[in-house]
Amino acid sequence: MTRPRVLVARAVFPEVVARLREHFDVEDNPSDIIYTPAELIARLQGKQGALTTGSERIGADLLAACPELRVVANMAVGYNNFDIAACNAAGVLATNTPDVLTETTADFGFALMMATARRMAESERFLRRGEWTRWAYDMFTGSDVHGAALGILGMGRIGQAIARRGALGFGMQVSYHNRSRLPAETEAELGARYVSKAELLAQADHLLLVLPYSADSHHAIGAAELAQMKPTATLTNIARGGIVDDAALAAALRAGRIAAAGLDVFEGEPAVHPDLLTLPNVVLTPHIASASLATRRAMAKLAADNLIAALTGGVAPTPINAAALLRPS
Ligand code: 8YV
Repeated sequence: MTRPRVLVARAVFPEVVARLREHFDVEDNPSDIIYTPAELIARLQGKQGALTTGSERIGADLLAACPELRVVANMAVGYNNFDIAACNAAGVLATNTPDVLTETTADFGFALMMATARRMAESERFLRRGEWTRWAYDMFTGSDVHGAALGILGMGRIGQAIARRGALGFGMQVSYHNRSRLPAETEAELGARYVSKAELLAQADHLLLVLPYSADSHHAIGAAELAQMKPTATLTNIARGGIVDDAALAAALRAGRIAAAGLDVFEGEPAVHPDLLTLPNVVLTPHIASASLATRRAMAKLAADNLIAALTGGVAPTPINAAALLRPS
């Protein structure tokens, strides 16, 4: 029997590629070129599987042009780069990497929120510029995190892990808004109160965005929502670019409509809205919330586990659309 052929679309840990080679004929990408859509289609010819990241878009055109493709394994929990309806229609299994990154990503979200509230990046730039010549009573005064009102928009696994940190570690009053409300016992365990989106915006001292990106969540935070927040509030986005209207956010930050923002994700990243780069009251990081070494290894391993199981007759551990594929058409 011929071995399945897979494409590893971006550079990943060599041991993960080596493990895939035990099962498959593997084309990898050690020089980490980001393939254009046409190159990706060309490289996927004759391949049954692909290990992808957020930079590869798997849509109807690609699936139509790659009829042998059976499994796409995303090395990410978010999968807005996949058209799941098109995968279902093509009978292609899509998988992601939930759970393994939850705590690491929550750590980073909390850290980014704290850095934003306490003006760490701004004050560090000041120090590096050699401008620190004396202490002053109001130098880089920010807002407290402990005891403050933490608002979480999107209450999946990562949102819940952030709620725990806020409620249990920092004595915060945690409110959340989500498409569906959590069971009462989960709310009690997290110490989190369900509120409307309008209430969340109005109450939060620190608002964290942890919801998936979709047409529904596009610009969930725009000028109108920013106008409902407290002028002293901070906004932290570790979810996806496009959930926040970056131009509206830059305008709100410039006008002092909100105090500060922490952003790990951007509309059109790796490009960053030029106005954000010029503002002092924003902490900018390059989409690294899941980037602890151990977690990135675990994500790559889980993506490989999914490919290996799905292409060798096993059951993929973390499928996105397995149920849809089993449904009779
Ligand atoms: C990834 C992420 O690093 O898991 C996600 O959804 O955003 C990050 O952990 C990124 O998507 C690359 O695949």
